[in-house]
Amino acid sequence: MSLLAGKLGIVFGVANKRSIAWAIAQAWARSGAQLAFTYQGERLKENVEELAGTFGADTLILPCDVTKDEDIARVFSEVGAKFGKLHLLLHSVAFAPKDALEGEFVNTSREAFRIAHDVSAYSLVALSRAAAPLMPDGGSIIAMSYYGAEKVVPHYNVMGVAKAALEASTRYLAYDLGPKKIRVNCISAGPVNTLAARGIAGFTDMLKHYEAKSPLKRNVLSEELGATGTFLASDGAGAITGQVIYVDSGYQIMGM
Ligand code: 0WE
Repeated sequence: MSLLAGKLGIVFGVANKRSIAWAIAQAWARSGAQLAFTYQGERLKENVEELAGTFGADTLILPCDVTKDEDIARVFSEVGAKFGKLHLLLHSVAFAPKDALEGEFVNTSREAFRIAHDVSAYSLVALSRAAAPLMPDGGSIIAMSYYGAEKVVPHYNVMGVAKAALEASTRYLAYDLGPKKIRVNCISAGPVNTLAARGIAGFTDMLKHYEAKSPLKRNVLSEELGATGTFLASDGAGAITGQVIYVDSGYQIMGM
C-alpha cells in the first residue's frame, strides 16, 4: 500500500540491521517514501551504505554528528539540493557515556549530563529547525523515546532525564511548528535488542520482565515500530501532534 507515496524523508540513527531506525526506514520505503540517511562516524559508514544502498545506488547517504551545527547545516543543504523538499524526519539517536548508565544517577557528572542531553534531546530541536524550511507542504517528525523518561528504570539514569527533555521538546516543537502543518511526535518503544541495548547489564532480564508483566505478555517486534512510524508519518495521523505513542505491549499502563 502506498500510504507514503511521493513523500521524501530523512532518517537519523541507523547503525545496523537491528536498529529501530532501520525498521522504520524499511516500513517507510515499503509504503512508497523516498529516503535519505545519515550515519554517525566512519565506523558506521559501511553498515549504512550497505543497508540504505538496497533502496538504489543513488540513495543519499551523508555523515552527520548531530552535536555539530555545521554537519546539520550541510546535511539539510544537500537534502535540499537533491530532494528540493522534505516531508518526514526520523530521530532515532541517543547517547550517554557508558559509566553514566552503570552507577547511580546521583553520581552523574556535569559532562555526562551535558553529552546525554546534547546528543539525545537538543539534537531534535536542531534537526527540526533545519528541516522546517524544507517542509512547505507540512511534515511529520518522529523521535524515539523510552518509559525511563517518566518512571525510574534502574540504570537508565541520565538517559531517562534526557528522554524527558526529548518528550517535552516534542510538545514545544509541536506547538511552534503546528501552524506550518509540521507534526512532531514520539514513539515510546518497549525494549528492543539493538546495538544501543547490547552490553546493558540486565537487558535480557528486562525483555523477560516485559514478557511476564505487560498486558500482551510479549516483547515488541521491530516491524511493529515500523508500522507505527508509518502511521504517524501518514496523512491518517494528520491531527496527531505533540504526543508520545507507546509501542510497548501495553507495559506503560501497569501500576504493578
Ligand atoms: O535509550 C536506550 C539506550 C540508549 C543508549 C545506549 C548506550 C549504550 C552504550 C545511550 N547511550 C549509550 N551509551 C553507551 O555507551 N534504550 C531505551 C535502551 C536501554 O538502555 C538502558 C535500558 C534500556 C531499555 C540502560 C539501562 C537500563 C535500561
